[in-house]
Amino acid sequence: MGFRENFLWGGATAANQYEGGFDEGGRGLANVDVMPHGADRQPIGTGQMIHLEHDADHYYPAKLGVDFYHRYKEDIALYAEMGFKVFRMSIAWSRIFPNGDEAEPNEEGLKFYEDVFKELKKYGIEPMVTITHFDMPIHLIKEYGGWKNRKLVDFYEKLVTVLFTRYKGLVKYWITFNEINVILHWPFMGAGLNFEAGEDEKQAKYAAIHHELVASALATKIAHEIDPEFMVGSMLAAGIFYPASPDPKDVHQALIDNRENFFFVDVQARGEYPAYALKEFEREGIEIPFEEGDKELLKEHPVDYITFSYYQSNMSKHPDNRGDSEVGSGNIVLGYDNPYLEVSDWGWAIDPLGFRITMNEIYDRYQKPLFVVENGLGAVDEPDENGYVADDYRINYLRDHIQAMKDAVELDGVDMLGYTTWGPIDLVSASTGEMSKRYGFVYVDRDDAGEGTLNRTKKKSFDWYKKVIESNGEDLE
Ligand code: BGP
Repeated sequence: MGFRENFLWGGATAANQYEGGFDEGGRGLANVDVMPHGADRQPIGTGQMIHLEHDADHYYPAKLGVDFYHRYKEDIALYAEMGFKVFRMSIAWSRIFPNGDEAEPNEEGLKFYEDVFKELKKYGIEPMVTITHFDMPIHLIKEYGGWKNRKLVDFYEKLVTVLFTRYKGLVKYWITFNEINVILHWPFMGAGLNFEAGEDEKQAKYAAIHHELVASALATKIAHEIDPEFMVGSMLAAGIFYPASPDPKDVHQALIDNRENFFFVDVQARGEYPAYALKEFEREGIEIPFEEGDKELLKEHPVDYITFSYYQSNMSKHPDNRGDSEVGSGNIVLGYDNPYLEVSDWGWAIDPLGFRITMNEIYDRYQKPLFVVENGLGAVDEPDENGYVADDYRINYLRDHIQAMKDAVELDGVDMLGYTTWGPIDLVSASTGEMSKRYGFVYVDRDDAGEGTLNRTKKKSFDWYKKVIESNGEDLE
């Protein structure tokens, strides 16, 4: 009973929020590097404000992240101490191809990740690699307009071929695009899109989405040719939408809102565009830039497993029922506030049962193994005079969510491969660029303005998670 014997417990990070070293080792500039902390982050991330260079008026937290680039040995030793079985990280594309369109990769970049993977293997930790986690070389935006250009598929193909060939034997678990549905909400961060005045944004987004979906299927094909053991996964920013009431209009709205997200996995896992989406595109005059062979590629190369992030559930209201209620806060995909739920310091609804419901919905729909690759509580931590953080609130959140996952496995029969919490060592927030929004078991001395020693200190949750892993999820106290 309980979790499978080789259940993969661990933590998850992303190069743009963790790694730093933005101008070291031959790395090129990336879209995520120019996303500042502060009020301009959102208009830049959503593509409304064009900002493609660093300037003196902003602070850019991704430049240094929390310096995994220089501290990976120290960090991996901490993961090993907690007993991690898996560590999720991402490759910075511009470390491998600084501009994205070079003929040859940057050896120094390849070597860096090879060293990291070897360090993980030393402790028996399985690396899980997100090929793109919101990042791309800025040159691909300036020169080609980001993912709305079909050429991006070729550059991505080149990237994955290099990665799969080089890291065969070191990495088995791959994810093609982090939170692929984020492109609908933060298209510059998700796909390097900026919009001209009067441009049909939905058309541009779905062209970019099609290219990413084709690139994802192509990566799956290439991966299996290079090593049939490779596991290639999709990744969704999940969190089920509940109807705000039993009014059928709200129920129908929830169906629409859920489909907006499931659409991506429908294509990646079932291998074809779902009928409801094709009808919508037809109605709205959206043209999907299908090329010869795309349909077959999507159909023949579905993903091997389905990964997702879960932070909170959402709530849908039909426009007739919205009154003056405003959209609430959440992980990029937003809904209305649910009166039954408490919220985090950042207003994200806390809903462990929603986690179980989400897992069931996804598993029922696709019948493929699932992997939870992000979950956690972003909270303000206040270290005591010794620098120690007693983060019981974080332990409580994680305990309830792990229990919900256990219920999904034990009581509902969901096939679950593993679980990685978000940001096991504090890192920069994707949505706000803050350091003060912390998820970690390890405190990092760095503030929102970039000041601090970067020293690492274990929090109370460190020993708690260690025990959870040791007992394979049996001891959650
Ligand atoms: C997801 C991202 C992560 C991470 C997380 C927490 O959207 O995949 O990169 O940042 O959410 O969000 P935030 O950092 O905004 O709190």
